[in-house]
Amino acid sequence: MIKTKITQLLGIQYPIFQGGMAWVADAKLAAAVSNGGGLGLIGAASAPGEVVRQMIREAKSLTDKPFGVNIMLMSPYADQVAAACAEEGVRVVTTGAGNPGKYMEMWKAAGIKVIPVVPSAALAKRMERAGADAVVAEGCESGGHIGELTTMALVPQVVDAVSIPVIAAGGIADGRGMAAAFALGAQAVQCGTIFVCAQESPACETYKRLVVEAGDTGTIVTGREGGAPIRSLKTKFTRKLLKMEMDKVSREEFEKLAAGSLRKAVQDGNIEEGTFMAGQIAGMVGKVAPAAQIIRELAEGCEPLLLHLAQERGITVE
Ligand code: TUI
Repeated sequence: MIKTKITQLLGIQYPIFQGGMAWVADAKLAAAVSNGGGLGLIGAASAPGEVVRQMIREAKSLTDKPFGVNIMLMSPYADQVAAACAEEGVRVVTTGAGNPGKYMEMWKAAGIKVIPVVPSAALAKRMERAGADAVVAEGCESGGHIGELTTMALVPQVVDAVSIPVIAAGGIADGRGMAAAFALGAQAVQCGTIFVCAQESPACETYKRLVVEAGDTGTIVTGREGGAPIRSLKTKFTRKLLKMEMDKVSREEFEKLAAGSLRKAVQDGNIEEGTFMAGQIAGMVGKVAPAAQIIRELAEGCEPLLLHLAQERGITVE
């Protein structure tokens, strides 16, 4: 049993969050993770407020454990979703792809624990001043929209910059990564890619198979030119996107191909036109398993390392 400031703050059994992945993190996956003792998150992505409200109600019907909503701040519906979270009594909100400062007062008044995802120490500090309860420091090993710093460099610098608890994300999919995050000063971890391959994840079989089959160098980053870098699995399609960027093809033409490509991956398994977002740790995700088992295996791999790292690694400390 690993107890941290985060398990205490949120009333969860394991210090493990499931990332709020667009199109993947639905009510069923979030509830399965929460029922497994972690923190499940509904990914609001670009869905309208009413759709997210229904997802929140569905998750409530599937679990009595705490769960949260991740709000993607680049969404045109971010205002609606932010209000729906306050109205529906969601216990935890995480945010991505922007600065949630303008919603903070409303959420705090509703008793919501607010945990922004940050790619830098500077934004972490700003979020702490604005009243955040914790921050997720997400390194660029992650899938989806990423910042510049690696988890290894980002997490300790964020830990030093703020006094609120830090959750480490990016490149974590087993007990070793989780123990490393604690060594860097984190109080919990957030995992995305491994939960794409949860049995309860709505990602289609093709998506799960591509993640399971991916190797350590199986991802690439597209969209750097447009200022919204996205990490996804290397496919003919994502290589084409990258080439278009290199060739300085117009923003409109790039967007025409990229728009809607995540839905095509998650729902249709469309390899020709889909963006299969995944992190660099995809190479280590080797099977589809129930969410509760994923959580248990993470914790069971981490515990002996936290207790006896030197001994487990044959290291002598004198
Ligand atoms: O948000 C994510 N990951 C995502 S969002 C997403 S959907 C999307 N699709 C197309 C374009 C953009 C997004 C897929 N994956 N992770 C959290 C995260 N937040 N990563 C990086 C950031 C971030 C970046 C800049 C957070 C704040 C920020 O600061 C902006 C500011 O205003 O200071």
